[in-house]
Amino acid sequence: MDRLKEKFALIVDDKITEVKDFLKDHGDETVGEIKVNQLYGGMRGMLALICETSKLDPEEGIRFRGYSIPELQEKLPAYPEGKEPLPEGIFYLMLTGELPDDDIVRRVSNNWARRSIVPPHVFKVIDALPSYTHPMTQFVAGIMALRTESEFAKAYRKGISKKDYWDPTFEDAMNLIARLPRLAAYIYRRMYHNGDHIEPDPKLDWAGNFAHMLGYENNEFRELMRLYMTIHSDHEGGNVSAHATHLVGSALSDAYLSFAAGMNGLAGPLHGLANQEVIRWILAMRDELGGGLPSKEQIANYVKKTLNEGKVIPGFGHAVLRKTDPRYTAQREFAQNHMPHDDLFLIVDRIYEVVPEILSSLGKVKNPWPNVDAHSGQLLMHYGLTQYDFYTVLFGVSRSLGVLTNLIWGRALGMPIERPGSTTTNLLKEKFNA
Ligand code: NMX
Ligand code: MLT
Repeated sequence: MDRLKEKFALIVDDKITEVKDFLKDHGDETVGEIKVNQLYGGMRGMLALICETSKLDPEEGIRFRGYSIPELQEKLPAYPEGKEPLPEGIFYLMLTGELPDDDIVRRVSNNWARRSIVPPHVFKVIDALPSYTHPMTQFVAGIMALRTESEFAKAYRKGISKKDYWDPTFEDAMNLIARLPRLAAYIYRRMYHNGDHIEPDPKLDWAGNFAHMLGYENNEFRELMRLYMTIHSDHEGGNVSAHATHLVGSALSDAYLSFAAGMNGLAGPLHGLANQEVIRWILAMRDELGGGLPSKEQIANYVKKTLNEGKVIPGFGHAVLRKTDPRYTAQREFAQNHMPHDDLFLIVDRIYEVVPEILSSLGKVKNPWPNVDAHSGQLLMHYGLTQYDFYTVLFGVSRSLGVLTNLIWGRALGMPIERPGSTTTNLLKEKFNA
């Protein structure tokens, strides 16, 4: 058994006992009430899920196993001569609840490198799609094609005891995480570099190798990828990609089926696709205004025009957060450190000064502050990754770390099939004599 799986096996039994004891003592206690508004309002604020890997505080932002992003930037191992946290580290933290040292992170890296070979039929499936197919569609098709490799599906067919479900799920999750960068890079090079593919470099870390396969040898861009892959990895359990993965996984669908479901959710413009929409919106504004750095007044007019057309301002607002997203702040700091005079950074910064006040003035937007997607595209554009349709694939590769860790934990804890109840407006009206 590999050492990471051994480590997980040691933790699992204690956690199962902890949860069982807790449920025995407190299972019948109440954690909240449900308002009618919440049934019609996307279940906002309704506590309904368990997610051990991270927790989102509306005022403070995300904490991964209790650690904020600045704390992780300090505590997680970095690449030699690098500064940003390695995604291998946050994966280990989310999986085990413990901070890894350099040696552990190197072992996770090597483990993924060993598992990273993508079978040739997956590339054939991608190649069969028209090259103008949106990268997220190609990504999901590739994930589904990879499903031929599912250890869980094989084990289930042979017959496996419930208590062992987590083991082949662990294998599937690790294999999938290891292979996603190659799949994503293949789609990118196929679409934007005439199919001139770049072989992986097994000596590199997971994110550094991903940057290399995309075609970026620049160390600063590799550092950006390490930061990007770390901060996009998880956002507690209720966001669309995490919840969709969990929901589909609860039917004992394997990691490939479940993760593909999550990625279909991430591809929506109110969720992960917002990162491409942000850049599209900024470039359209710049074009319309004739280029250069727009004034605050020009930006305000453009924002109002967008709102008057009945559209949202991409990259702003959040279903849970009520402050500037710390993932936005981390990316802003990266820009300040590496590209303080970048044209697009100056525009993004100015948008930050203008948009919240206008959104607040509408009186209905609960969070006028920028979210993670308001900044990521600018950083990618700076290094020449200008093909913004591809941005959500990067988000998806990163999100695999959190949602697949949760799938492993869900199997280990024997989480049942998800099946909430529903009602009708008529029945509700009868209940309240309305
Ligand atoms: N621009 C314009 N209107 C907005 C915005 C925005 N950025 N954010 C919220 N609103 C509107 C929203 O459409 C709703 O209008 P109406 O009542 O007419 O339907 C009203 O304000 C109340 O919405 P909230 O309760 O504040 O937001 P909700 O929790 O429903 O939705 C988002 C959250 C993130 C979907 C929403 O803020 C949004 O559409 N933002 C822009 C898209 C975006 O950036 N998404 C990325 C989220 C992060 N991610 O990566 O997933
Ligand atoms: C996410 O990272 O999943 C987004 O911020 C959306 C969310 O948390 O609802």
